[in-house]
Amino acid sequence: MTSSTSAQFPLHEKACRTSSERITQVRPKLPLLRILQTAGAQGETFTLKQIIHYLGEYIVLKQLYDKEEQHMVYCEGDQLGDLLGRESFSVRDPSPVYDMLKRNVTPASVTAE
Ligand code: HUE
Repeated sequence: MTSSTSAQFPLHEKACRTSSERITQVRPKLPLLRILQTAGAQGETFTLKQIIHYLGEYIVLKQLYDKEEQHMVYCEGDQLGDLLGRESFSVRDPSPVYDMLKRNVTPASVTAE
């Protein structure tokens, strides 16, 4: 913690030159794909940003959020709850969602550097 950051990460600048055009497409596994399709998604590969968008639409469509505490999502008994392995979560703590995505998407194509 006391050593200097530039000495610890000499390749920092080089490692961060990633182009914004390098968009990674992922392929959702079937149970996740079904949820996305319910929210209007078409096709079989998406960016993570698109997946998050459709999951949000799905939560609104199926009225899974609490009307008084709108950051709370109650997904017990829903396909989304099965995937998350949880009966509820707060949209302010996205970790359960990202853990679920790690388990439920496979890389589809990554543009070569
Ligand atoms: C999941 C997918 C957490 C994560 C990812 C994004 C989204 C666009 C703007 C504003 C939550 C969980 C979201 C903030 C929400 C949200 C809240 C209630 C109902 C639906 C969505 Cl698995 C998600 N996608 C979005 C989520 C969201 N977010 N609130 C972002 C920052 C977010 C949080 Cl892991 O694409 N959001 N939202 C809130 N709007 C919907 C559009 C609702 C507010 C309550 C009343 C109905 C509309």
